[in-house]
Amino acid sequence: MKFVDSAKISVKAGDGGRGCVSFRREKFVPKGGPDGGDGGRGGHVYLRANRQLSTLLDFKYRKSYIAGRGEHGMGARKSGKNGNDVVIGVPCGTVVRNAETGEVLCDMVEDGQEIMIAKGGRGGQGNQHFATATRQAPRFAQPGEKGEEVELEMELKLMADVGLVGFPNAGKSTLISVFSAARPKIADYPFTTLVPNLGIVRYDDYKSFVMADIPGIIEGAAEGRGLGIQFLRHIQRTKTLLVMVPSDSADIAAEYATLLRELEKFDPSLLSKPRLAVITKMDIAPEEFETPELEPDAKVFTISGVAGQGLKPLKDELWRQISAQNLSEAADASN
Ligand SMILES: Nc1nc2c(ncn2[C@@H]2O[C@H](COP(=O)(O)OP(=O)(O)OP(=O)(O)O)[C@@H](O)[C@H]2O)c(=O)[nH]1
Ligand SMILES: [Mg+2]
Repeated sequence: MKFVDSAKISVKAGDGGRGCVSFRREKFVPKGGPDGGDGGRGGHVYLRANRQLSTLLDFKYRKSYIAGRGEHGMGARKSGKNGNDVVIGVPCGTVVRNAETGEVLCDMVEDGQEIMIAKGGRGGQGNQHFATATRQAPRFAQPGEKGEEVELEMELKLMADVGLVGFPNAGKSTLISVFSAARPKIADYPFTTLVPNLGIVRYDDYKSFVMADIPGIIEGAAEGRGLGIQFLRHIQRTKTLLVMVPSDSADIAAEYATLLRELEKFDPSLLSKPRLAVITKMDIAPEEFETPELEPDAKVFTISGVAGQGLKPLKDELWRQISAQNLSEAADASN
């Protein structure tokens, strides 16, 4: 079971540019004074919390971040340009440590929170700064400073974006195993899953979300039948719910209604969350199977985790809902 996501990356700020050694050269001015410009500052590396991100998965693919070097100074008192900064987005809730010392460097909590994690080197001064009464032609300039470099260890307590709800054997664990790298136990007896599992679902480059697989609930769960419903608290803070009924259910609509009723008994606000109705195990559905209407005016998704059917449209819709909520939360936060 994996509730904590972690990643290790190295960051390096840009080195400062060198100061320039140069002397004015103009017609009729035979011995011009020093006019070497300053080197530019190296780019800084920043971390910025972003509520649109929910995992550290991207850092499994990219582990090294380097900001731009400052440009060297030039003649005619021209300074070099500063190096480009790098801004690394991290999910809200990421704790960042120095990997060598273990020291906590920052706790990225608020959306938009930004911290400079590696400082770019200062540019060196050009020789124009070093002329004195006794030394009118300095033939030296300052080198640029090195940019800071640090190995970071990041840790994020995962919060599920999507919660899977269904009777035992509905195929919840199977779905999370095809959507993510999570490998929960799957078996043809009820209550195979005894503790919640989280899986990270990659949607696209730089897009991923977290899915929670919880033990099955049954009618009367609110009164303590089966494993009870204490696990539903794990999905109280999710953005959306998948309510799953297998195609071989004796009465799909009744089973669906029972699930909603148990959710409501546990916490009525669960019913005001967006949800998707999903019929699973479509590979064993009879040919004449007709998809029942489970939600007024809403599409019912028909899938098979085993046969890999219908998964793409479901994933697309999940992402659509999650990102719509990320946006509306961001709007709320800025009001
Ligand atoms: N034919 C078929 N079988 C499936 C499909 N998905 C799951 N199953 C089977 O249904 C059984 C239950 O699957 P699980 O994924 O363990 O179901 P669950 O909802 O996690 O069950 P609990 O953990 O007990 O609540 C297993 O035997 C699976 O192989 C499917 O798409 N097609
Ligand atoms: Mg399971």
